[in-house]
Amino acid sequence: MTATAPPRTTLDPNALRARFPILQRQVHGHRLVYLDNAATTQKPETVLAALQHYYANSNANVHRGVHTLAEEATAAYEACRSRVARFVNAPDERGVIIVRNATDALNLVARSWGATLTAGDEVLLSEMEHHSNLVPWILLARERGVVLRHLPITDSGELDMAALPAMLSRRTQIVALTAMSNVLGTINPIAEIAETAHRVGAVMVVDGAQSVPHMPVDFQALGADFLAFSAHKAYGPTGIGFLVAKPELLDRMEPISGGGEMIRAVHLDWATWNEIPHKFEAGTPNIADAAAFPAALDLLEELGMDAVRAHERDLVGYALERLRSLEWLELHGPLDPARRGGLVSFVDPEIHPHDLAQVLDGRGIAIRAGHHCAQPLMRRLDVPATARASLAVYNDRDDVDALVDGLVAARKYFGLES
Ligand code: 7TS
Repeated sequence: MTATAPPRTTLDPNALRARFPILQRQVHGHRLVYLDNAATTQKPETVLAALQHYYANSNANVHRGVHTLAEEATAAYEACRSRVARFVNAPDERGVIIVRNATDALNLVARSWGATLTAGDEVLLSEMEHHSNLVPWILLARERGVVLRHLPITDSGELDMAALPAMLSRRTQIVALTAMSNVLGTINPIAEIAETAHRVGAVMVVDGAQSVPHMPVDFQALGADFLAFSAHKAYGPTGIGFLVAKPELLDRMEPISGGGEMIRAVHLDWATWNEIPHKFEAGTPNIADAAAFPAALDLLEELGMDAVRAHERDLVGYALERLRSLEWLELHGPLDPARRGGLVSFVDPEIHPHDLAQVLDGRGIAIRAGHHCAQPLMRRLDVPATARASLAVYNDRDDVDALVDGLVAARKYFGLES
């Protein structure tokens, strides 16, 4: 008999919960039901231990010293870069720039690659973008007279692909889109769009803030030129994120921040730049969080991104089914779990999302209410705000049931029939 690899165990949210210290706490006397993972995920014990270990053992500045601690700190920092490159299948680890978060990564592209654009050039975005993928381009438009265009969305909350060809032309220099909406959950056909974008000579910028932590993301298979994401939404620490890029594009770009580490030679009135990636990493970087993030990637790789996606797809399917049974609730985004990530936005027409979130908090349930940094999308949906429950690997059907019970209880609390 030939040996075959054992089937990957399906993910066990209960066992996972035990590995996250914060999930052991109570909120208002209730078990914490954490459903705000699109804002930030919780951190496993191993990430906390890695942070402690770094400061307790190897703390030093990177790239500068020849002593043992400096070498260890540099090795830990650079190991994070290699791990990220491997995790998203980057073509070259020199194409991984360590930044503060997805926002910082998108601003870097807009300011540096954006500086190659001239008045009348076009940037194509969409109506479902997070402010992080809108405002950097608004700044660019103001500075350089660049024209912003926006791919509309359909009533089911998906990109209107039929409108795409007419929105692209030889003037389009950049197409920048989210791979997964943080409000609608929609998974966008990035590979298909990247191919079309490349045909007109544009570069493809992918906002992977919501996709990288929740589904397999392959930079090269996507056809991305730039990919932005944050560690804190992927079980890692806050304050560190990544811009993954094709090295040949980074080589052509000017730095946007000057200081130590990013230079080769400095004179009083001129300077030359270091090689990539260092050209874009001025000053002492976030070494400790870089040292800790690989522990989060260890967890995701142990589970397998296919299993992570399968778990969240199954759970969002269950959530959609249960939420649809509450006939007063308005749901936003595609109803097919295969076309969306693990988050659901909803509105109770008679209870403001903030009031809903407050009642749920009283039951230990954390959801988010507001415009989710997507004000243009709120206008398109014609709502001032939504309530949003977003899932992660440690959530299970009990969490969804608690949410549904809480939504029913909120109706009673506000004296409404349910
Ligand atoms: N892009 C998308 C699609 C996002 O959802 C977010 C954060 C960002 C970019 C920015 O990430 P950051 O780490 O730089 O802040 N989204 C949310 C959210 O939905 N609720 O809180 C933050």
